[in-house]
Amino acid sequence: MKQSVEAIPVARSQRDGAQADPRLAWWREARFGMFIHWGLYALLAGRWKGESVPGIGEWIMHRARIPVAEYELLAAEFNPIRFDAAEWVSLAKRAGQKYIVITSKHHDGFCLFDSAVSDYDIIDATPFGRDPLRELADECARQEVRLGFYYSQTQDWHHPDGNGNDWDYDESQQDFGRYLETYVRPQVRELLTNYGPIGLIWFDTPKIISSAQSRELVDLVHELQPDCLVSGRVGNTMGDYASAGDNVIPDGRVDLDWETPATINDTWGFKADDHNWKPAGELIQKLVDIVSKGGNYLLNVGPTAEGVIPESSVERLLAVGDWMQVNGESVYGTVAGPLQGLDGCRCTAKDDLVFLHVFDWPSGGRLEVPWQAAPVHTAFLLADDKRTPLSVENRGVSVVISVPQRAPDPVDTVIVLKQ
Ligand code: H79
Repeated sequence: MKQSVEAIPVARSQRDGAQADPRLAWWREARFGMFIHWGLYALLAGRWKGESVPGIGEWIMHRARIPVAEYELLAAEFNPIRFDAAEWVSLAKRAGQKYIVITSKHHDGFCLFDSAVSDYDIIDATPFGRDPLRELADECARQEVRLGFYYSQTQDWHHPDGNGNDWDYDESQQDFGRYLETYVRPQVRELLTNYGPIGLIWFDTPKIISSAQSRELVDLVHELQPDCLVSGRVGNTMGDYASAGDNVIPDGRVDLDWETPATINDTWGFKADDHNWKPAGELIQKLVDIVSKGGNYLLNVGPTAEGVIPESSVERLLAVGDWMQVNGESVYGTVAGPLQGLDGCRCTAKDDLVFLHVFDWPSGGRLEVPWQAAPVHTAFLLADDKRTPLSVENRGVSVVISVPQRAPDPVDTVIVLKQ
């Protein structure tokens, strides 16, 4: 039976038939990706005219109602000379992230790629003179990481016909269909023509887009690159996979292909004064929680205007990577495990293996979990290269495993069960 939850509204859900689609195989195997929010908002870093602006950093233009004519001037200042695609891609790899999704155009309308239908892009409007998406595409190909592009298809606060800017434009005079036809479609075409094979297009905030318009975008993507996936946020239940809300983790298992996009602190785009970094242990447990419910974790970094990923993000990603180095087998290519809804414990599965992720280590050297399936034959710690068997007692309704007195890994110790 298909299970879904409120956390995944229909507009962000998965089209019928996609769950049987082998085009998603790499994405299901990956389970963990890096989101990158990078644009002109990084220059403001959460401040406008000397005041700190509340809310998420990439929304500053909207929140402070910055006129297009003023916001545009930022482009002349955007010169991220410390940007190094090789470093970003290698960070993702070291973190254990198998795909990268970067903002090609966020709601502010600025294009981080060279576009023939706009002058408001990194090549035409900034002194930088390099195309970061080109460099990332080359580097991802070299380091074997899949690359996807975030593209804001509905909101565009810069374009006169884009959605969402009511401080510069009279929305009753806007022609959204014309914007899609003359701007969005040509840009999607550029993104899927000029950068080699692209893993996915991450559309966002469908808002006013109609079913026919969502359908036409999906068809365009698949016409240009048949294997390119489309996020559920293209709208109208037409995506290849579903999207939970931003930073939302469903309460239980969801039997769809789905993903949670999430922040390490409280913003996507860089904010100088957001220091509310989640500890690495929390990120690891969130990753496992999501994977145990059948989802992917797309974890964000917000580089500075110089092109540097904040050190607080780097440290945490490397710590997650250290854990993945030891325990990746219990994450990559796994599905939601048979044990659901336990406190302090999560469960993933692959082939004939069940992985118990123990967050709260039991006292007394004895771990008991409900178990009514075929008896557990073998148990061992995934971190133990020697696979020393742990003694197991099958009790019919539960299984009791003899474990070390102290948690081998205080964040998540993985126990492998074989039936
Ligand atoms: O790209 C990131 C966000 O910018 C984008 N999705 C993620 C991946 C996003 N777009 N819209 N939203 C998230 C939800 C918008 C929430 C809002 Fe607000 C509440 C808009 C206005 C009120 C938060 C608070 C943003 C500005 C003020």
